[in-house]
Amino acid sequence: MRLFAAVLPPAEVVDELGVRVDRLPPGEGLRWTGRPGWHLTLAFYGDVPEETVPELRERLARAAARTEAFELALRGSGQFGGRALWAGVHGRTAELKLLADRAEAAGRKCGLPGEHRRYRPHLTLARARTATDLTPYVTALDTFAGSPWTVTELALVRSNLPVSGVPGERPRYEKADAWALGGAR
Ligand code: 3AM
Repeated sequence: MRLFAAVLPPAEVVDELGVRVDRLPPGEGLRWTGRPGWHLTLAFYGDVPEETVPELRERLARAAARTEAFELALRGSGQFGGRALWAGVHGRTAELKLLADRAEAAGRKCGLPGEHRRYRPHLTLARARTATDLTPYVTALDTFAGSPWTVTELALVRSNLPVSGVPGERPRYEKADAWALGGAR
């Protein structure tokens, strides 16, 4: 199954951002991510063989236990090469990166292939099929500053890719498991 580790912002934080995103023009060629699936990716595992999942869960549980709870807030916006529009992350991002490193290491130790990309905390809002000028969106979200919240868990999310073949259909994300961070008990 296709899995990734993530931090899931609480509903009220998603709602605050949602209000701002609702005011943006839909834009041609932009595919907006589904609000219930808004997440901060920590590590992407790809297709994980069934027999590897128990070990991955164990390692993620340990990664969570070793990491203290920490505070974050969504703030501002940015883009990746005109292809992805995202909301920015503010607060204890060093702790978020540490959690991402641990989540990635958990996958690697299970033998899952993982490219070690520089970790850029973000919450993807929309993707563009071709390079698009996303500057107006980034500017419009510049003043967005969401309420801070305490990250208390590490989630394992299942990504169900669309099978219908309908262009533009989005993957469905489903929380498969979650572990309390060490300091959150
Ligand atoms: O929603 P964001 O951008 O945080 O981009 C994908 C998404 O991240 C990323 O995993 C998250 C859930 O799908 N992703 C998808 N395929 C990937 C890959 N091959 C990938 N990340 C790295 N390598």
